[in-house]
Amino acid sequence: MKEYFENVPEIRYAGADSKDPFTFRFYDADRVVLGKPMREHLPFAMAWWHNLCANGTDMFGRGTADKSFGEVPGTMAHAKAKVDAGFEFMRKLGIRYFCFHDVDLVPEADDIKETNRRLDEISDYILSKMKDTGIKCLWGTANMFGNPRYMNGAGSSNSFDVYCFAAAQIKKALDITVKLGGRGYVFWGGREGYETLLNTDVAFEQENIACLMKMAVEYGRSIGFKGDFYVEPKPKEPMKHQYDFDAATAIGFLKAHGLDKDFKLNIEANHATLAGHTFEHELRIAGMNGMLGSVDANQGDMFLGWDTDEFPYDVYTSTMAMYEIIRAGGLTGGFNFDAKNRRPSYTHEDMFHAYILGMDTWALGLIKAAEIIEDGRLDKFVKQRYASYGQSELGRKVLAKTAILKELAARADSLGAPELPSSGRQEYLQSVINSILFR
Ligand code: XUL
Ligand code: CO
Repeated sequence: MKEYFENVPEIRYAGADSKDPFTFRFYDADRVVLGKPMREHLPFAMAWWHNLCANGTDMFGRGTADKSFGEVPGTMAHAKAKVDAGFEFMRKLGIRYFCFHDVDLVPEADDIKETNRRLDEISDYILSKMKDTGIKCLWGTANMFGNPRYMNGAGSSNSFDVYCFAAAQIKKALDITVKLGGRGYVFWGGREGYETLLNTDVAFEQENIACLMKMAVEYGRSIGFKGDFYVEPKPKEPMKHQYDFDAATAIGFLKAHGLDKDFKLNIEANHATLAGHTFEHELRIAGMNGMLGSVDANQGDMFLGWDTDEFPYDVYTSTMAMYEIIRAGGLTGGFNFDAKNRRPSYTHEDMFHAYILGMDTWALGLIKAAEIIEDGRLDKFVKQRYASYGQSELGRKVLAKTAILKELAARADSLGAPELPSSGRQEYLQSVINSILFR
């Protein structure tokens, strides 16, 4: 079997002092944290599209990275070489899952019947590799934003025929996801949104998106899909207004259409910041609604207003994100590196440096989040902050949802004026976090 990354050895844990670039400094798969090994806390996944397909092409220039893997792009031989290279990549890093869009796997043909035949062929091949290696599928999805037919959206398209093509792609991507035993199926509403109200019936479009999702659930369950469907919120890019703006908006949409039992959310760090939220905020909103499913593990740039999909390196964020995830009871999905190398980091070795960075960043986040939980000061402070509700009979009635407005008003009257609420102590708490992060 041809080796694609012959300059890169299997990546092993060597400790924080290791100067060997091809080692993990923090990700130690067997290390037990909060009662279970890191590998179980952190089901990492390789994103097929960025890692095996994207070559650094941007609006201003051609690709810089060679992702041909010795074959001619656009052929099935190339599609198979990507499978081989991808499995070697995951094996060397100890990554146990992958995520894919239909058209990441095979070149799209002019006729959908031929594309589907190619998908059958490649998924047979992927399945044989999965059996050999034990690597699994985290989630699958259909790319309903790249082909020009989706210029006005997929479920939100003004064209009924385009809507049917979206349905066909979802059906096939679900077939492949089930065939590969995927844990989840993602809807990222790439072009589900609009540019101008002058030509758009928002209510009509949103009803059609929900209808497509309902049909997807019915079909998925009928072919034995037991996993979660996920919506991946994003506020903008490519559309000016995207319907799944953020976690709260997506949850509202799913609940309004009775989809919240089958769907959870796939929260992406860079999408959160584009929506003007922290990653932790989005995780909290999903978690407190029982809808935290999976994570697209990347990072944006504080100075840029677009989706830069960088590999995560900010340990403060990974710590606070991990804190949210653990407290929400973990993920039903995993940590998909929806991230790409910077354009000038174009060698095959850079692909490994990127994943080592990302995996170590999350491992550190896990270690530090566990320390914050074990330390307990944060948790205790937050509980104490709301303690006044439990300190009177009337407060307890509010908690039991049996109070009436008049009773509360009478208490206010009897007090004349309330004492000021207790201090938020934000700066003290921030210094506690720093003391745990940097000890
Ligand atoms: C785009 C994005 C997608 C989804 C899957 O911003 O995040 O790659 O994760 O379609
Ligand atoms: Co994503």
